[in-house]
This record gives sequence, structure tokens and C-alpha cells, in this order.
Amino acid sequence: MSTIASYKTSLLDAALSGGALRFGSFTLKSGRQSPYFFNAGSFFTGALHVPFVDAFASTITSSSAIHGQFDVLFGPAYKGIPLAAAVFYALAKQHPEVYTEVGYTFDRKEAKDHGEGGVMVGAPLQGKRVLVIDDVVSSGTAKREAIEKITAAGGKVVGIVVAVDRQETLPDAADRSSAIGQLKKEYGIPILAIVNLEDILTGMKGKIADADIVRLEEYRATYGASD
Ligand code: OMP
Repeated sequence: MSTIASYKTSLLDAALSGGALRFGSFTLKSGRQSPYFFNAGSFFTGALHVPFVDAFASTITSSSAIHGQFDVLFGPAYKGIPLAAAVFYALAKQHPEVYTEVGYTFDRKEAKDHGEGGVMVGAPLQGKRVLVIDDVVSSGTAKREAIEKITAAGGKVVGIVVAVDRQETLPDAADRSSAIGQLKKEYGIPILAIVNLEDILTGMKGKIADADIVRLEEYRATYGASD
């Protein structure tokens, strides 16, 4: 029987109990009809937020390719914004020697035309190494948009960390390579996820209805990536 790391189980249990991980029928941004949905906006109590933020901080600090290798933590609007602020605080508190001079930034969905103006809020990105932190990767479109915005602002994306890798193929893919695999290949950067679809399947067995597990397996057979 396959097992998963305890911090992943804690996150999945918190997500299930708090309603952040739901099973049923959901339309995704890509238009796909999914039997599950992960909503990062549901981690809104202390009991849910703390393990969520801690799991991000542990994922970052346990990767030598990412820990201490960036100047700015970037959270794309909207769900990446509170994540970047909270994870940045956790990192600066746990490792002040590494993160005191690191900044954090987020974008606006619509440019502000008064006051300081612009689409970016926080640390300037010009010439900086940027780590993107966000909720989910499905087809990878949202992360591509974030990379474009950061690049346009003069920053260089050096990695991406998300809560969930849905391990899906690209919508127009000729093969079964994953959205994350494509992004890694295209940008040559590390991309980490706290949990992926396989972890969800393993972690949810016995905790959700068997019929939901079957639907997850069917979805994986249709849209699941092979890498
Ligand atoms: P892609 O741009 O297709 O990678 O989709 C990622 C975005 O879809 C996330 O940033 C969310 O806005 C949304 N999403 C979720 O939040 N949770 C899911 O389980 C699935 C999606 C989705 O629409 O694919």
C-alpha cells in the first residue's frame, strides 16, 4: 500500500475537514468537468491556515534549489496574495538570516490609474530572482500569465511552488505530458507542489465515498499526465 508524508496528510485532512477539497462536479478554468476541486480560499480559520502556510514554508525550505535562491516571493492575484504574505512572514520568522532582505510582491488584476499606479504592489521586481507561490496548477495558464507579468516588470522567475499539482495534460496536448512538465521544460525552473492528484487519491481512500474515488480514477484516465 502506498503512503504519503505526514505533512501532506495533515494538509489533505485540513482541506477535507474545512471544505477546501470537495468532491462532486466542477467546471474548471480550462472548461474541463472535474470530480474534485481544491479551493485555497477555504483555509480561512487559524486551524486551517496554519498547517496550510506551514506546508508551503516546509516545501520551500526543504528544497535546496529554492530555499535562499530568490529575492522576491510573488503571489498572483487573487488567491496568491494572502499566500505570499503569510508564507513570507513564516519564512522571515523561521529563517531571518536568509529572508530578512527578501521582499514580497503581488499584482492587481486591473492597473491602478491614480496614487502609486501600476499593476504591481510591493518589492520592485527589476533585476530580481522571483519565486511564484500559488494555489493550483491544472493546465498551467495562470502560471504562464504570472511569468509574463513578472518578466515584463524586469524580474526573472526562478521557481514556482503551488499547493496542488492536478497532474493534468495541456488542453491541446498532442501527448500526455503534464502542464507542470511543460512549464519546467520551457522555463528550465524547479516547480514544486505540496500534493498532487496521486497524493489525493492515496490520502482520500477510506475517507471519502468509493464512488468519488472511482470518479477521480476515471478523470485521471482521461486527463491525467503520464510524467
Ligand atoms: P490553470 O491556469 O489551468 O493551471 O488553472 C489554475 C487555476 O485554476 C487556479 O489558480 C485556480 O484559480 C483554478 N482552480 C482551482 O483553484 N482549483 C482546482 O482544483 C482547479 C482549478 C481550475 O480551474 O483548474
